[in-house]
Amino acid sequence: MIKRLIIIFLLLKTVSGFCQPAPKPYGALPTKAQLNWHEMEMYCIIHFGVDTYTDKEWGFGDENPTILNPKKFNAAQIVGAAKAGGFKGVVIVAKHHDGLCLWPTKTTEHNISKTPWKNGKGDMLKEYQLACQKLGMQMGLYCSPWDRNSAFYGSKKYVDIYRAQLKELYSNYGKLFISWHDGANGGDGFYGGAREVRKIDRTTYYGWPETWAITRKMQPSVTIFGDVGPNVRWIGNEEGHAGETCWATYTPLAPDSGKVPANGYVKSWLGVEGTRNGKHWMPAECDVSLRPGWFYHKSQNVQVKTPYTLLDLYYKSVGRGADLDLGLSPNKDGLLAEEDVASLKKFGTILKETFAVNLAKNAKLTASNIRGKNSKAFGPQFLLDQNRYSYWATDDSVKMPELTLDLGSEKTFNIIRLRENIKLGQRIEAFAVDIWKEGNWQQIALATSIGANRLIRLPQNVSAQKVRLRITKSPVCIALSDFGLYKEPVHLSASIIRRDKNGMVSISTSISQILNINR
Ligand code: FUL
Repeated sequence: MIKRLIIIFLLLKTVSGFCQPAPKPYGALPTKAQLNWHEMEMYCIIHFGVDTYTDKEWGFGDENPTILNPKKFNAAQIVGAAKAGGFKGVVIVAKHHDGLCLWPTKTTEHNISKTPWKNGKGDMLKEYQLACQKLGMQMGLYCSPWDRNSAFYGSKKYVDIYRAQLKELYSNYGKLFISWHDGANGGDGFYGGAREVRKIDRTTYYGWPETWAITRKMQPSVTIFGDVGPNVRWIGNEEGHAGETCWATYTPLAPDSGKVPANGYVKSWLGVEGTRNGKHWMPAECDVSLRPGWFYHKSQNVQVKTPYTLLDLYYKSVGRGADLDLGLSPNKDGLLAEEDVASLKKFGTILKETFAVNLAKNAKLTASNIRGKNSKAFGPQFLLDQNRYSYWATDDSVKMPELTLDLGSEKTFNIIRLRENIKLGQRIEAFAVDIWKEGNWQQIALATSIGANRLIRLPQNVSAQKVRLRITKSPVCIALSDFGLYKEPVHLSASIIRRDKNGMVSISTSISQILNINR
């Protein structure tokens, strides 16, 4: 009898553990398309067009399309270089402010069919689409709303043309992960020969809500990027970094109170941190170019960002819950220059090596609280699996739990990674990490927002057997999905691209390697 009662009791305990409801979601939540975007973490934006040939950044709109002839254009070379860098997709600039469409559009004569490339029979976007398919990369498109070529810019007719262009883009190039729109709106331009300044009302002219409705209808799994999202926001700078605190939630505000914010008409400096408890789930994209300009300029061949700089930007963007959007600039031949390819490759290798082994993988975990009286369904073991959405949760009343990790032996690391299960919102507001050293806990890190991803790059290597995580501020119980400790393969002190006398490019990752010093 007693035996039976014990069995029933144990059964009930297990069942009640598993039946413990999950924590209630907190605040604004991501959509499926946004989850995909978060998981990508990094993609590239590719600028190529008449500016590549005129050495400009913003074409006036009067360029003769015959200047564009990328004889060796190879989409797979460009997309492949991005892939080697660890990027998961590419956004192709289908039309920049100069108005030349890189696909054979029916909406304007000013398009790729008027160039000598492939005798006017080519479609660059199609080639990118095929390269992406072949290489398992996602594709997005940017069609500049500002068009300095169109005679109709500023009138209702242009908005119809712009929407027709988007419809072509949404119909002919497969499933897109992002539809990218910027806030450069009006100014001087060719405008079909008028050569004048045209101003538009940024809030009303484009009718963004109606345009987004087209996007959603034709590309249901896309995210829409802009200063005001609505799915992904601009970080507010083109330097590639998010704020030290960066919330995935955001309430865009117009510069003048009482007005409606729009792309190009927003307090963009608020994007860097976002809004704690903001109205929308609208995480940040950090855009920055691999070279100083977005387009290729030969004079900038020596200014390609080094793998070390890219790594720094990675920690300041992806490491703060944002995505990194790196600008790539194919040259006049239609290829990425060797310098760019080499830097991307090295960057990708360093990332792969850094995150290959989680040094906390076999740790013994002791949590101060586990939801539902130590329910297996919410245990800290989920922190160490590969699933971004399995998680350690605490009881509703426990908002400041602690977790101790015994690594089994002393391990050396310099990167700490945390992730929340963002399907339940962004919950945690602050945390600290300690190591056990000489009989005491010593704090080694202190940070705020986590969200989809938080990386802490310690100023130096740290060695310890016992590590402790303390959640120090959260309005609700936690739902943490990941805790990792990593070590960068080489402590990079510099990274230099060199060219030998035969013109071969090589990259040295540290001064000691350049000097051939054994470490
Ligand atoms: C901006 C544009 O004005 C730049 O030329 C570039 O395309 C950048 C990515 O977006 O809004």
